[in-house]
Parts: sequence; C-alpha cells; structure tokens
Amino acid sequence: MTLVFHERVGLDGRRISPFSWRIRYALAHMGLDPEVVPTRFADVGRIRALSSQDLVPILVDDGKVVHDSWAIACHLEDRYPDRPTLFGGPAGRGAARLVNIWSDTNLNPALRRRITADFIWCLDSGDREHFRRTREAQFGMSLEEYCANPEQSLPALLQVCAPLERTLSEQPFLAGQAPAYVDYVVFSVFQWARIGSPRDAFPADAATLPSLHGWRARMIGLYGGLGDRFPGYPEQRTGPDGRTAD
Ligand SMILES: N[C@@H](CCC(=O)N[C@@H](CS)C(=O)NCC(=O)O)C(=O)O
Repeated sequence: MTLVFHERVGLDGRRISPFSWRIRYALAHMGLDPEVVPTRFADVGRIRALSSQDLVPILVDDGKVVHDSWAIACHLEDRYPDRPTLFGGPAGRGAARLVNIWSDTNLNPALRRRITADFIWCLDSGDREHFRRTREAQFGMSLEEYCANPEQSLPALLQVCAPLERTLSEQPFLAGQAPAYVDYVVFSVFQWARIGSPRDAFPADAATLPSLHGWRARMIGLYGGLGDRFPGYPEQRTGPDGRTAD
C-alpha cells in the first residue's frame, strides 16, 4: 500500500485547512500513516496536473487519485474494511453526509465571518495575494469589512452551535461513545478557527458552551495530541517585506 496525502499548508508548515484536518484525523483513526506532500496555494499546477481540479486535499492510494474530503473518507472506509470504521455502517455514513454538508454550509460560514481577516496571516506570504483576491471576489468586500462586526456575528455562531452543545451534553462524542468521522468533520472547522485567529473565535466563555468546550479539548488530545502537533497562530503578523501589520 502506498498512500500519499497532498495536504494544505500555510506559513512555516502550519496546517490551515479544515478539509485537510478532517482527513488527517480520519487517517489517524484508521492507523494509516501516509507520505505527506505539503501543498501551498501556489502549488495549484501540481494539483491540477494530478487531479484535473484545483482543490486540496487529495489522497493518492496505490496510484488512484481521490479528491474531495468526503470522497476520500468514503474511499478509506471502503478500501480498508479491516481498519477501525469511520462511519459505523451505511446508516452512519448517511448521517455523516448530512453533518458534512451542514458543517460546510452552516458552521464554516459562521466561523469564517469571524476569522478571515486574521486567517490570511497564517498563510505563506506568497499565497496571500491569491487568498485575498479570490475571497474578496467571493464576499464582495474586503476581508476586513467582512469581519468588521464580531459582536454581530456572535449570535449566529451561537445558534449554529446549539445542536452541538445539546448533543455533547448527552454523549462524549458526536458519534456517541467514541469519536468517528462526524467528530472529525465538525472538529476540523473549530480547529481551523482555533489556528486561524489570535483570539479564540469560538465564544470565549467556556460557561456559554461547556460541553462543546470539553469535547473540543478531547478532540485536540486524540492520537497523541494531534490537534497541537503543528504551530498555532503566528506571534507576529509579518508581510513579505518583513513589515509587521500590527
Ligand atoms: N469540498 C472540498 C473542498 C476543498 C476546498 O475547498 N479546499 C480549499 C481550501 S484548502 C482549496 O483547496 N482552495 C484552493 C483555492 O482557493 O485556490 C473538500 O471537502 O475537500
């Protein structure tokens, strides 16, 4: 078996992508240890040549190229049936698909609104112009305008988190008694926000969402502290000319 994981990286090897994080956790869950190819936005030529599309993560498994994190999770589940399961069967896979789509369409935007202007400083300086241009075109405003009202974006985030808090007040993991792919998907978004902002974009007061806080700490600690294996938010926000932003 030859596994190669093309994983998004930022400044000085930071792991900055929620989509890559969920696959990192899935691989650890299954006890798989791929070769990792760190991939910047500037490496899009390699990604395109490999997969005929521009997005990361990508897994190459004995020459078979799989892109899109959901497709990768399904591939791993089907290809390695003797390893610990990511979904716990077809019904679990179906429910995980719902959580995956909900996470990408509801949780991700609620956090993105709070971190994107900070997040750009986690990127390699050579990737920042691409990020700013593409995201500002998507949002129709500057990154700074997009993130200008953290007080206004907080209620929306709290509302999105409510079903997570309720579920985790009744069971230790979203999948039940032990973590599985649904946990990795949802955690990957919090992990991206945790690494991508100097403030905890998550409601700072642990009393607000105590079960979610406890779960996030458990998730960070899994697999030998996987969530803390790479550097967090840079101490200095430094531009390509060496000047600091603050
Ligand atoms: N649906 C895809 C989304 C992957 C995705 O959006 N990746 C982004 C963030 S790492 C990307 O590669 N963007 C390239 C770009 O913005 O140029 C998945 O789940 O893997």
